[in-house]
Amino acid sequence: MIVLYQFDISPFCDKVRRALRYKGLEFRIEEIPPSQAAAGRWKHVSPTGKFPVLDHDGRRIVDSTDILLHLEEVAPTPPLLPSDPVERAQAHILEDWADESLYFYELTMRMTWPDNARRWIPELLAAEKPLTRRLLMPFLPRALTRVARNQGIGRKSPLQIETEVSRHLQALSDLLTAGEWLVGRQLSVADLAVFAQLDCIRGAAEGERLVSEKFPTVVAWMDRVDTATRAN
Ligand SMILES: N[C@@H](CCC(=O)N[C@@H](CS)C(=O)NCC(=O)O)C(=O)O
Repeated sequence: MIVLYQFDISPFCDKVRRALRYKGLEFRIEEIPPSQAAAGRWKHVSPTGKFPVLDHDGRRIVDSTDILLHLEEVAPTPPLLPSDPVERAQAHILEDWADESLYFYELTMRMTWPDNARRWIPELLAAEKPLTRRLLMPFLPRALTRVARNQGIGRKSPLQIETEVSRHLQALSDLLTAGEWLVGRQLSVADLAVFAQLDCIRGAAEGERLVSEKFPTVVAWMDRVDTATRAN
């Protein structure tokens, strides 16, 4: 039995859900209210306080990258890791870039830019009890702005952030001139990780405009990844 402990709107949780579906694995979702995670009430499941966490027949795996490696081990077909070592290295580096760099663009654009935050903060708090949700609503934008500022991207101007995201999209668009997937001839962890972050960047109005108006190759690739990995 596979249980995914998650925050629904987290890109890392989306990455894992898509890997599970791609491999045709049945799973159950346990939605965690973010306030409970922040208060340490789920430390027995996630010692770091971060989600996703996967429970597979009693074995706990924390971190989306480790979860995908675990799934590859227990369900190798269809593969998410290229067999060629050079391609596998490229997939690993792209996955890490998505998780550790692109994530902070999506966090800043979606959760701290006021018009987008007005739409997404309520979604982030959807699993909370009504009273907790009402209490947290005014504080969360400030808390998330602090996270983005501490990381660095949150200190840049919106124009600078959009310029950098545009540069990243151009790089992906150029990569995709070589084939249908980011690495090699099959969908891999790189596609899932980059897709999950870009999908959230598109959750910001400015991100959606940028991707859909200027990067048709990226849109077509995202449609391919979505088709291969979405819920039926
Ligand atoms: N490297 C981790 C990152 C997971 C992560 O940062 N998850 C966020 C949600 S998007 C989280 O749990 N944040 C709560 C916290 O930092 O306390 C992974 O790949 O799973």
